[in-house]
Amino acid sequence: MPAYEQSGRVFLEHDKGASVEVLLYGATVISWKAGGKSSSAPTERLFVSSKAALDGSKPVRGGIPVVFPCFGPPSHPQHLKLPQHGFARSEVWKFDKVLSDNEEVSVQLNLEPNASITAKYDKPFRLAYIVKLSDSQLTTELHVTNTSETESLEFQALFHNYIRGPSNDVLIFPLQNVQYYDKTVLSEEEKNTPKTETRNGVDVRSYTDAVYEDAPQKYEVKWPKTGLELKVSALKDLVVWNPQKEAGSKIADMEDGGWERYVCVEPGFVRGFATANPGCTWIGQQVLTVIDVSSSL
Ligand code: TA6
Repeated sequence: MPAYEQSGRVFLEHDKGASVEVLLYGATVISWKAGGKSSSAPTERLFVSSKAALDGSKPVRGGIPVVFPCFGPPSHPQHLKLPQHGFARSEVWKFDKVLSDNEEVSVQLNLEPNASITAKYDKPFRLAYIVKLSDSQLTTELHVTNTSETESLEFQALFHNYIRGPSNDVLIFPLQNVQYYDKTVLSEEEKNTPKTETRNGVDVRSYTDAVYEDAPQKYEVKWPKTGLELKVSALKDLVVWNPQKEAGSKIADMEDGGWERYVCVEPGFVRGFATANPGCTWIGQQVLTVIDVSSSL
């Protein structure tokens, strides 16, 4: 099963028709086409705004941007010079290697400190990003290696998945009784006051920007006929974001009405900080699986 780099992009192709496209810029997955186990035609599973810049001039509005080492505006003293969501999504990664067998194909991209990073962030680290494609599944895995021999590394990390789907019909399970922080409210005090999710299936029919803390790490994002299952490890929190018209119409690179065509369901370690001890590697992983038409709602 082939995987190759061409003009700043890495392409993965599965024998059964699924495919993935990754930009070296930000290691951003910008396309994942797959069918379910029993529904054959591979269809696009990710949303990328038609106004997104794909030329490396700004982070991509869509796909799966990688958020590291801070989520949102920086809060850790070591991150204060960084932009919102850190630098991983706006650096050019290096294509490293391909692994392939009868069932799946995967690629690895690497990012190490360079002049533009060290100007804002001087911690020693190495990142590897592994993207693996099988018939109806996409796995992404971030490896954060602390290359310091003496100091531990504290960071946040998140996969900012823009899942293609009719946002007004989407429901996300199971978040009932999970504590969350609502980022749509104006007052800082209210932003920092936890709420408890009462809904069985969470919808995004109104402007939603919620950080669920210590969430169950296995989710279903469903809408009539299909959806995705997300299984994650070492990513204890889940962000659910859809700006609707209220906030979406103010985003310069969002296509008109784009908020009706996706929901962001983003597993991460974003409340508090993950730690990699000196010389150690932390691994965060997500596995996205197409929910078959036959087993859906
Ligand atoms: O993950 C949700 C979020 O942090 C929202 O608050 C929202 O602003 C979104 O990410 C997009 O951020 P961006 O920096 O890509 O415009």
